[in-house]
Amino acid sequence: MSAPLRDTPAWKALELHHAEIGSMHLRELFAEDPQRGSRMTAAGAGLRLDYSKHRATQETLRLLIELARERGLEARREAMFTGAPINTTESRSVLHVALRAPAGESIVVDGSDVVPAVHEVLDRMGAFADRVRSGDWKGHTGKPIRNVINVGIGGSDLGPVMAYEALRSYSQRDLEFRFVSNVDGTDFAEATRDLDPAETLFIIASKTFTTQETMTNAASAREWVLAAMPDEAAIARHFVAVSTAADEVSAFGVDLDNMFGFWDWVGGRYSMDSAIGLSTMIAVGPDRFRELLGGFHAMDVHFRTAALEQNMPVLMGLLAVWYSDFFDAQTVAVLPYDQYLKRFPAYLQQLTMESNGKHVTLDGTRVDYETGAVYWGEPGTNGQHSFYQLLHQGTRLIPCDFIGFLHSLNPLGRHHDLLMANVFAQTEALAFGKRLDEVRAEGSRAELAPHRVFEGNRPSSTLLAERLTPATLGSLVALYEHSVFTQGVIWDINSFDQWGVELGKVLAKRIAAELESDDEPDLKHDSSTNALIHLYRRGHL
Ligand code: G6Q
Repeated sequence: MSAPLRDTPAWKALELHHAEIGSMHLRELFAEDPQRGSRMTAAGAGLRLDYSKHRATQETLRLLIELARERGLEARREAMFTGAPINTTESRSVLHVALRAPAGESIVVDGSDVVPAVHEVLDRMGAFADRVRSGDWKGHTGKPIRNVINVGIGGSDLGPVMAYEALRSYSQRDLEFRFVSNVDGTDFAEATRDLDPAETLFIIASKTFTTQETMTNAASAREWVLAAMPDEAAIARHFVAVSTAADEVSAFGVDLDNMFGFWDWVGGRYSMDSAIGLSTMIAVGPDRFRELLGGFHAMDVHFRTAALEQNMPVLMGLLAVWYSDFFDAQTVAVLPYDQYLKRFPAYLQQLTMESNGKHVTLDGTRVDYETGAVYWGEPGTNGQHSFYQLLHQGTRLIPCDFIGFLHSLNPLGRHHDLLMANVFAQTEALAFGKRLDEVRAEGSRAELAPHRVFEGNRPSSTLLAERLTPATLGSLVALYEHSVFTQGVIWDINSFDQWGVELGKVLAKRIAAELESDDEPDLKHDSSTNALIHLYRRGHL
């Protein structure tokens, strides 16, 4: 990277530009340019982005795109797509795009084409998923599988659970799907309490197969199965594994024929379309899963080939930088108006915050600008009756992503019209608000009038698709993946490592031994941590 970010000509130009237009109101921007609502849109891969309700002009976009060019976005994008080891702190390629590359494409890493191996695993997953779905795969006592439990955490949980919920309408309804992630025994206990082990299949999903939470839950699952069917042979019928670590999988007792692999160039939070998606595939079937991959791929192609000016992930990523660094916005609200997407904000939290929550540049220098924002959200319309108050009248600037569909998967009376009316109403209210004179003209009591003012000028994107399908879900996830990538390139950070989760893991290991030791441990923590550990060992307050 040539110059530090804040020294680049484009950054300096953006600072000047922000001083000029930063306080302009969306009312003015729309008044000046009546075509804005149709012009500031982009489309591709089954999605349409309206970014006209952002505090940006054509000039803002020109400068942001100039910044992207100065930061080498196009070359970095190509480096990712062609398998260069852009995850420099772990010396790895970053090739989730290979997971959805069509058969016949070629992506070469360390001298070998990875695409055939991707399709080989997909085919094996497909054959297995079909056997479970048809009842051909039998448990140890000969009963067909009725329950599938994915055991995994972080990237090995959030994608599968989000995708299952999102695509529930396409799922085989006589199969029950559950997800156990937390090391809190309650998660396992509640997920299994009403199930028959003889009809239950566990998918142990762990890239490393050493993650404490997952291995603890997997061991409990093993005990639960063996308690009901005390025969080691039952393990092979009730457990399959998704991992990159064959040795560890074997040591656990899973037959390697029932292991589905992936590769170190797939990051955990970028893995829902790898074998980590096995639960999704069992739920919706191999054909639908391939449609999901098709949607991801369509967005990959859009990101790789569309002009930056029309490129949805680039535009969303650049606008995220614009708000983080020029408006000091701290958070982004993600507001899907679709109940099936209820876990989408949680999924995005990991994708965005684990990727771009970084404080040093690629060469280890402390950044002197803000990096990744806090992402959060809830499905609409529910959020409107809780936290939207702060979005509308609070003192913080919170850019919002509204996500909606033209058609419902469950058409029911007026429901969908009302749902979508709320999407459009919210973006309009946030952008344009209601002035004091308008409040007064409505005859509001004088002392109430200030309380009824909406300042407006609160930015939002509106993302629309025709309907929630496996393909549109894939496009939507890939859109955010590449938006995250775009932001990371601008900030010159590594969006693909996660060293920040290490310290807590190491400390927890030490403290677990201290909690469990028979002798009074000689604690060497700070006085607060020491006291908390003593208290826990004592067992009462
Ligand atoms: C994701 C992270 C992290 C990871 C989990 C589970 O990018 O690396 O969330 O997915 O820690 O790891 P395993 O799959 O190895 O169990």
